[in-house]
Amino acid sequence: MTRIGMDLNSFILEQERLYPNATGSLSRALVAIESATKVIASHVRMAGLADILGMAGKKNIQGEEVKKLDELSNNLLIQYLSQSGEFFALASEELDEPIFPEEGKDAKYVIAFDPLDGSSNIDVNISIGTIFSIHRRVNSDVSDFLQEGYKQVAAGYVIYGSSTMLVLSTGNGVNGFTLDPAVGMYLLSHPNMKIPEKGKIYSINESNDKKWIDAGLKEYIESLKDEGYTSRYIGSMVADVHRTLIKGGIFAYPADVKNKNGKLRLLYEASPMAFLTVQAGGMATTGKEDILNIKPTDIHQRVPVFLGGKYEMEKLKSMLKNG
Ligand code: P6P
Repeated sequence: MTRIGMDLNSFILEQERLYPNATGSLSRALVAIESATKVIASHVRMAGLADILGMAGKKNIQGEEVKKLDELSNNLLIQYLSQSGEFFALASEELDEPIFPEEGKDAKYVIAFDPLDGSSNIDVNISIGTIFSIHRRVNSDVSDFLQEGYKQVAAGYVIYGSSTMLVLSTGNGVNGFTLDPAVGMYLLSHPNMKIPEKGKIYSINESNDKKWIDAGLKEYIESLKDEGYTSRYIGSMVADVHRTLIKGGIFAYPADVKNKNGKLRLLYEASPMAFLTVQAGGMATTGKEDILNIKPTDIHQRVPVFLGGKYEMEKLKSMLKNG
């Protein structure tokens, strides 16, 4: 029976018992993510002291400076996920191409992840996070990553904030687990998370408003202000989405004249966050189509993102003039 304080491993095993044909593979896959993120959390906490801040001097596929914690997080996830033997392939924001671990030759799943999203905030001690998306292995090649988001087997994120929280869905709702550093266990703290139908926060980088290309978007934001909404924007997707799931409202990274498809990545940012939002009773769209219905064409493709509670999302759909 699910209860507050239950540890993540017990929760995963309890969920597994709901599926008589379960082999335990997904459970072991989730435990590997749990272990990797606990180690990442300890490094994130030490970052200020361990002099691992600052640039690692390399650029990733996005052409962005890579900070040392990015590399460390990426390497830790590759190590734990490969060693688990539960993943046929791994795709990461930090890797140009997916990798196919030796140990995963018979594995049932593939996983895409952003090892440390929001890393530009590392040096100013703002919350950052790990985002992951698990799909079934189908064709045993890169196309296994190019499945629609609604087919995800599991999706989640870990937010390294004032506390470390793992938020997870395997398709039966959303549950949040807070890391108790004293015992090194994630404990159920937010059972059955539901996004409020209506919030009072909008979260968007308004400095881009002159570049937005969605007709009606500026009017939409102004109408929220007229309704008394406040603005909160951290510039770290995991933190902004986490707050939106808990407090309600809307988070958006729209397309603009510079980024015709927005900035956020479909596979390991938009799709898992859309899965969680929908599982929590909200909605997620590009402004033109539901994010979970998009058939990806490239593992690093970008999409515009609008996600949030029913009220804000229905209002958005009624005000955006691009259908
Ligand atoms: P901007 C962080 O770099 C990130 O990828 C997301 O975590 C965040 O939502 C977005 O970019 C912030 O972008 O252009 O507003 O700084």
